[in-house]
Amino acid sequence: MNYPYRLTHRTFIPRLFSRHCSDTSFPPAWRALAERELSRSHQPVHALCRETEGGLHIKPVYTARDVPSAVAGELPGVFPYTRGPHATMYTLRPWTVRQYAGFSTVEESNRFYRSALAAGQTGLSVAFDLATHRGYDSDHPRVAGDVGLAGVAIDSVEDMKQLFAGIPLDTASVSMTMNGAVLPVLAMFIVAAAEQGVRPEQLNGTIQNDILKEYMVRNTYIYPPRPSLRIVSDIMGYGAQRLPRFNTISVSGYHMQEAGADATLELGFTLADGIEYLRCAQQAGLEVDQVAPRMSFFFGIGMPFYIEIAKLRAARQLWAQLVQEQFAPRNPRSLLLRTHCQTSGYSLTEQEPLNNVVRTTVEAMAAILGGTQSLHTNALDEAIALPSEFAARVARNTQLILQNETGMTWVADPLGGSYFIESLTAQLAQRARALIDEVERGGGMAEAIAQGWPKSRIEQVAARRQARIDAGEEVIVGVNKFVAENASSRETAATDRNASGSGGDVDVRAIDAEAVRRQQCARLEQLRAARDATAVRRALEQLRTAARTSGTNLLAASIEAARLRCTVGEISDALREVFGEHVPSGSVARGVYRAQLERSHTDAIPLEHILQRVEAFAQREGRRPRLLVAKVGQDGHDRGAKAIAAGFADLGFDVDVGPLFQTPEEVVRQAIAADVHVVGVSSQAAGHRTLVPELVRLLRQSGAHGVHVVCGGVIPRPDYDALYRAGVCLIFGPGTRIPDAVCKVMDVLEARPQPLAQAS
Ligand code: MLC
Ligand code: 5AD
Repeated sequence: MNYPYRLTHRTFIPRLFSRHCSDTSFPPAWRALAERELSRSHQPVHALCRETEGGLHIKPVYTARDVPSAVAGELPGVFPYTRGPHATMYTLRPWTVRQYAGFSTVEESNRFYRSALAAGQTGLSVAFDLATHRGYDSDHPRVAGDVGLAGVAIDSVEDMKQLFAGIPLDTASVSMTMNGAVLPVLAMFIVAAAEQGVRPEQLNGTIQNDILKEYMVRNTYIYPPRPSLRIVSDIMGYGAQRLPRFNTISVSGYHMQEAGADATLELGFTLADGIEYLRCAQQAGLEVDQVAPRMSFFFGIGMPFYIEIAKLRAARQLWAQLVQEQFAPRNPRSLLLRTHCQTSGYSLTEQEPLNNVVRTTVEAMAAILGGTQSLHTNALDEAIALPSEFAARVARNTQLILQNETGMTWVADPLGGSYFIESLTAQLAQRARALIDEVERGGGMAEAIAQGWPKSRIEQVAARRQARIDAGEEVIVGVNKFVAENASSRETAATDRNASGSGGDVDVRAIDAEAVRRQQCARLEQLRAARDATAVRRALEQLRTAARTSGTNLLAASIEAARLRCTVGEISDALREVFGEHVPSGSVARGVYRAQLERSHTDAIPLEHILQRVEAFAQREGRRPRLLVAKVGQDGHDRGAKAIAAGFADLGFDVDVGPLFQTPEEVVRQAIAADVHVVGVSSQAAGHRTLVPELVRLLRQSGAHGVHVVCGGVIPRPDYDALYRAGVCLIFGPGTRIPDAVCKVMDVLEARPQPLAQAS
């Protein structure tokens, strides 16, 4: 029984047999041995080849013949930089331990940053709340449910000064993840530093400032693409003059991966974005050597270990080649791809949260072996809430252990020359290059995003993957296989309140959102009373004029406004008046989810039964069950919402997808207009606590008693009871299989099938 080479489905048989493995792919001596080992299972050798979901071909063994000849002479720090941007890499200076964090008030976040630095962190990375991201002051009614929750609340320079109190900005390296409201936030950072006595020339850090991927996947945009790209190039222009040590853009693939992109899509679209920004800078009259050396990148690192290592190596190689070909810079620094990495939030589970430490460690190792410059490791409670003190400490220590105890810093590019890694690097580079060429042939990334195809390609991959996970084809330990015996069902109903998932085992960081909002509102009142109102009016008028014309740098104008104590909301509103707001078009990847389920031939999902059940409802009621998938507040994470919409639509529901950033009133209006049976609220950013009870109240007040409200997403267990008491009938945690969710919703509909029209 315990024969070590026993063939089991789990360990040996690849999911997909690659058609690209031929008999000549292997050295004859190895082949002969392999055939002998395979004889017990009557399988050919090429059955050991696999094709990943992303279309990469992986063989069971690699030799020198698989390595491109150019690789032999490559060195770290030398073109095309596959092996690293520096010759010495971590032997001289290890990567920056840069944990992304921010929550509640500036005082709380400041305290957290200082203790993190004291405990071994080497760089800061600020997470702002969603109100700030979208350019609203904390007292704006639209953001009542978002202040201080997913990040720290910032309204003015006074807040920014407090955020960095006691942190010297001439030496600390500060990254700020800001894209929509990038002008006021960067301006306030520069003014706060100046008031600390630090000149712009001394600042070292990074601003994300990557708006293109916002339209594609992250969704915290404010203005339409054209003026937003002007903002990007104005910031790069200001940086070229005044911020020689500051990275003025962090071109991000991370969010594409989180939204579902495979490695090729993430790599290709990110580098294509980078090319678009360089072109944009050129059109604004900047030289490539003025901007490219301070352009930085950001990738997500998920569980496919080897692929993620190869992705970073391929990224550096491709970037150097693309910039050389298209922009012919004189400064070799323009060719260097320097990157931050973050381990994957999507790969982590609410079930058995300690497993997440293992996942994050493996991902961190891939980032390090790939040669990242800076790294964030996720906290074990990622799928439950913002990191608690304890979870944040474990996450930080994960990096410190890898950096100090393992010897991983001893050698530059330790995997250079590995037959497999070099071959995989080449394969990824080739596939990403083909994608970039496709983008470029169509006129570049801005045009592709306007047409919507990169987003929809990512959504299709995400829907397919969701189906594979639901069918158990892709294993997630503790979720769809090897489930802990005492784990309850992922989804709980109002009638099943005692069900406690294993997510309930960890302490959750609780934020008193009302208190944060009160404090911010009081501070805003004080600020407005104390400042020179005439100067403020004049600065905002100058900003509007700068936006209407092209001669004045928008960051310079914003710095003046920030210095005079204009707020984030006021600066953003002045620009909104001139630029308008971006209105996205909704889309759902229909057909993909069901097609993948059907391909899986799984017994785990009674597909026909579910379809019949939904059909029977439609026959009885005269129409299909109708679901409105809603996002309330300023939370723009919509992978979950999109997956639910795609899955429910493919399993027979009529699905409406509401716009992002809705108020509860707006959702209620849409629910009534569309006469839906169910409103499903997807929440990833804690806004559910206030916004969902308000939504249920308004529904009832409008007489829509028959409309059921269900919730899903990152919802901490301690919040469940309050939501049920407010009238929510089902809550789905991360890891819920969509067919199970459909069945639960059908249970509710069949038990109380009063559509809205009859109820009111
Ligand atoms: C480093 N240096 C070396 C060296 N190693 N010099 C010689 N030999 C070596 N071996 C030098 C570098 O050239 C540089 O100097 C200095 O040391 C610092 O090193 P670095 O490698 O540039 O590191 P760092 O300063 O940390 O910058 C890394 C970065 C940067 C370039 C990737 O952009 C960055 O920190 N990005 C972080 C982005 C981030 O945190 N994003 C969070 C997103 S979260 P010099 O003089 O050359 O500069 C998110 C989630 C969400 O987005 O959705 O909300
Ligand atoms: N503090 C710490 N980590 C955060 N993340 C998001 N917001 C915060 C925050 N305020 C992390 C999570 C999330 C990713 C986008 O960044 O890992 O998935």
